[in-house]
Amino acid sequence: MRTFVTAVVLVAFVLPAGAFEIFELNVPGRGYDPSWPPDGSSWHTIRPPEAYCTDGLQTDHDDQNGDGVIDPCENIQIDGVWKHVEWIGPTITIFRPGAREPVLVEPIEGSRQTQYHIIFPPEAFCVIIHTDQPIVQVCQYIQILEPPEYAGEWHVEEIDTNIHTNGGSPVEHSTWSQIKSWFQNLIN
Ligand SMILES: [Ca+2]
Repeated sequence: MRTFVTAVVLVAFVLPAGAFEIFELNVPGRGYDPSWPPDGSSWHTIRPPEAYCTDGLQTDHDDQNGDGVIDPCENIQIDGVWKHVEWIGPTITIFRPGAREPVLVEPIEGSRQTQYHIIFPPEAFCVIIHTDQPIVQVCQYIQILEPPEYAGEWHVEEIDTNIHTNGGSPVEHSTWSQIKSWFQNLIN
């Protein structure tokens, strides 16, 4: 028990709470694919708003269960900074016909449903939209039913891969490996 408490305290010390971030995998034509991309791949920042449209390179990743898929609680290093993956899912870019600015939405839960929340533009972050059908493919036309300011026909432009992270951590990979081994020793 003492070892466990020590480990938890240590993790709390070396992993300070970071800011919530959203990154979209910047690989044109890939679509939604939750498998780990190779290191060197580019991630596009969606949040925080002040960093929107800046790109970072994946410099390392930690596929803890070894299945080749990005899972919550795994870790990604972007531009040399380790970040904890909180969520992974599709980023859906939709356009109102004739509009110049896109709106980016994410499913609230599951893969086939009719409620999504907006992640861009920042002033509409977390606004929930209701659609007449699940969004399943690029070039699909959907109707947004609510809220009224978004009601009407929209075109699905892109469906990409995004992750939510808890922000940067200064922890080095060697330290991270030690923490993992300590927890594995506790479990074994
Ligand atoms: Ca994995």
